[in-house]
Amino acid sequence: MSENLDSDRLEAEEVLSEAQLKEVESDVTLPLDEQAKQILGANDRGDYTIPAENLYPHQWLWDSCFVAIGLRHIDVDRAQTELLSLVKGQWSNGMIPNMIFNPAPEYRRDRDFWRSWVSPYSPDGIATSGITQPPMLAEAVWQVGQKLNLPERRSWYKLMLPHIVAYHQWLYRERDPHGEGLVLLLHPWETGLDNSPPWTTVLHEHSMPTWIRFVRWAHLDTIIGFFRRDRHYIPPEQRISTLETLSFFDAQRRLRRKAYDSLRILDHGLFSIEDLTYNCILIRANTRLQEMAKTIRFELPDELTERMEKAEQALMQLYDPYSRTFWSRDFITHRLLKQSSIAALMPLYAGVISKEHAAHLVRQLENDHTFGSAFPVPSVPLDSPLFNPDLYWQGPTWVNTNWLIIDGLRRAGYKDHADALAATTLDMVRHSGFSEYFDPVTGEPLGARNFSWTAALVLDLLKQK
Ligand code: 2M8
Repeated sequence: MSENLDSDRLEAEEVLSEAQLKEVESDVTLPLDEQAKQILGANDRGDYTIPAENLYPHQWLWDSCFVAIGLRHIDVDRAQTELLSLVKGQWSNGMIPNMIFNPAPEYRRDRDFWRSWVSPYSPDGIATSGITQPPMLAEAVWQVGQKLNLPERRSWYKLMLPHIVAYHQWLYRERDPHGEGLVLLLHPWETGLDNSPPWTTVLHEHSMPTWIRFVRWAHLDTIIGFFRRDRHYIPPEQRISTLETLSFFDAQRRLRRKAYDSLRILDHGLFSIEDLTYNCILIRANTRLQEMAKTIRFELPDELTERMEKAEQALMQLYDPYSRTFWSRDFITHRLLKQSSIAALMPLYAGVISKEHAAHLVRQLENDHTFGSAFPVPSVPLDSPLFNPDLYWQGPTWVNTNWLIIDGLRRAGYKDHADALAATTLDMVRHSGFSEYFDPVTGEPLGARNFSWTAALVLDLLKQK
């Protein structure tokens, strides 16, 4: 069960049947693309793909976008269906939730925990979360469009553009209240990089409520941890701590109490961070949106165009010339959050940095004390005191962030570096399987097995060859 499914996690252990525990194994004697197809087939739930059996039984926003990017090579109709089912969960205010829940009776508690229906904007008859995730939709729609002939592509863009426009408008309206060009996030789950150092540092400094501090003081976390559902499947050292998990749940409950209304939450929020990775992905998504709008001669609303233009310059506000690094920023204090993470490389994907800064980032990728590990790219650089090779987004290598970096390297003119990173990524999967994440030093598989975005992006990287 996933990190966010707190209601389940904190309950007494359930007896899981053999069938539930059994994971679909891909046939390792098959070529890599065939194995990837098997995994995507096994995780296919008709019109969407779950990230992994048992642990993640719902539809996730950026997971589905990465899945569509891979699926387009084998079944473009199915790739379109994946994204269409994502926008079915879009709220009437434009927000696209990070999760759309499986409607099966056994997941009632997950739906009840989020209670998306407390918001007047949530869709009728579809239970979702109340927060969002990295805005990969425009990129995925564009990538799928590349597999269609021109008339089909134009219809596809016509169908999807209103959803993307409404989503980006929501982001700029509700998450950029001062019109600065950078959007803020209200929960670590929105980053997709749940326990990334800037977020966990803020969490430990300011956002541990008294009851969680009491749990820590009384060492109750060991007992509570025993009941976490994710630990049925994954060794505890590979998942975030119980105290952090409890803080995430507590923060989620506060958002629910404000009916997931960003402006009401901001008055009393625990977290409001202008997240670097998120803003870089949004800048790239804006570019894709403009390209698609041009293809179908779709006039983007003036206000949105202005915000999009502002976003590129605004990114510079996250740059610190002394450390020569971009950072996330606390929205309230405007303090840069200088805890190193893979986010520092994401301006490559945004595609709006100087040649000089791109060269600086490439040197970081080559540096074997920072991001140049044996199985790159670690989610936290090796020289960070917070680096932990096994711990979720606090050190391991992930195939989706590699894909973003590879794409950015190519566009910045570093073709050889892009090819080399694609090759090491494919080798890592060939040797260790289609895991959720990998030890960046040994290449060992970590987290869930047969993970959908690993499979989908392997298909895409193989095609890039
Ligand atoms: C992880 O996040 C979820 C919450 O959304 C969780 O911790 O349960 C992250 O790795 C996120 O990036 C990913 O989309 C999700 C599903 O794969 O799992």
